[in-house]
Amino acid sequence: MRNSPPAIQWYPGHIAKAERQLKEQLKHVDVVFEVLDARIPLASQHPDVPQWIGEKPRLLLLNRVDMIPPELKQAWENWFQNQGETVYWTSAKAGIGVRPVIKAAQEVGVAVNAKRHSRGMRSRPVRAVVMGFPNVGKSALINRMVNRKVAKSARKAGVTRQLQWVRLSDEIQLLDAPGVIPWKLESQEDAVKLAICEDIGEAAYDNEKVAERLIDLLQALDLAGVLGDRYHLPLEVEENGEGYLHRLADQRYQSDTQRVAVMLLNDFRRGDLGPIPLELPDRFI
Ligand SMILES: Nc1nc2c(ncn2[C@@H]2O[C@H](COP(=O)(O)OP(=O)(O)OP(=O)(O)O)[C@@H](O)[C@H]2O)c(=O)[nH]1
Ligand SMILES: [Mg+2]
Repeated sequence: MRNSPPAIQWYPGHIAKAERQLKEQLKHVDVVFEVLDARIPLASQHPDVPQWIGEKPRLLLLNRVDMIPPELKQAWENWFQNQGETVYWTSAKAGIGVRPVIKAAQEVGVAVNAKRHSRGMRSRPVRAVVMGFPNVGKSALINRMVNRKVAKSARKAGVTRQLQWVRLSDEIQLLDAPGVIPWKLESQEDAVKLAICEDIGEAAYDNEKVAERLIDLLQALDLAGVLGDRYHLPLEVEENGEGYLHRLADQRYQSDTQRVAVMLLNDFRRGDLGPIPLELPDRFI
């Protein structure tokens, strides 16, 4: 394996701290909104969340729904339903899907307060945490829910550094948490997808290798046509990501493969290649 690229790992110090603080705060939380990246709902799910939250109700929010083809939604819904999960589709960018999430939090609040009343206690706002991998859109969703820019949000993994409580109404409080990720990424296939989607920091990977894998993934998903459409350079039969990236670099940037890799990744991340899923429910690439 001498020629294989170094493994992708990313676990900056602020995440270790955030994870400790998050576990502490979870004691005070009534409902968990776990945000996944709709392009990679499986690779962006933290394996330890069920253990951290125990019996607390959890809603799965598949954010960035604007970045996948609409016809895929039903298939994912069925897939998650088979796992006993209900999903909420959201787009913090387009402002889609936040109402039902707020309504679900209110319902949890009613149950919490009914229990409190039965014990002679006064009502209090329901407390919801918005958690998930970095850069999946947690802070942007909070801004949508409260209709104001209360949380810093930007196209980079690791923007939120501190836990922050935000008041949505007299009935609901939201906790914005820094993105958390397992300290070790066991699956390198998943790590590559996280890198492509920018859900881990760019210090962790080589743009060229990741762009090559994006091309390979598009090919495996029968979506390589988007390359020909955008760059007027179709992927050839039996050509792999490395070969295509070099050819595109020759055509575009005097063979500068780094530069063309960054261009391709940015085009994907901005949605300029169209709505593209990197995972399908019936086919895990
Ligand atoms: N296209 C699209 N972009 C989104 C969506 N939600 C968030 N974004 C963008 O994704 C980027 C990351 O959003 P953040 O809200 O900072 O993500 P976060 O999960 O809080 O990230 P960390 O704080 O780093 O963990 C921003 O550029 C958002 O505008 C969405 O639904 N669709
Ligand atoms: Mg954030």
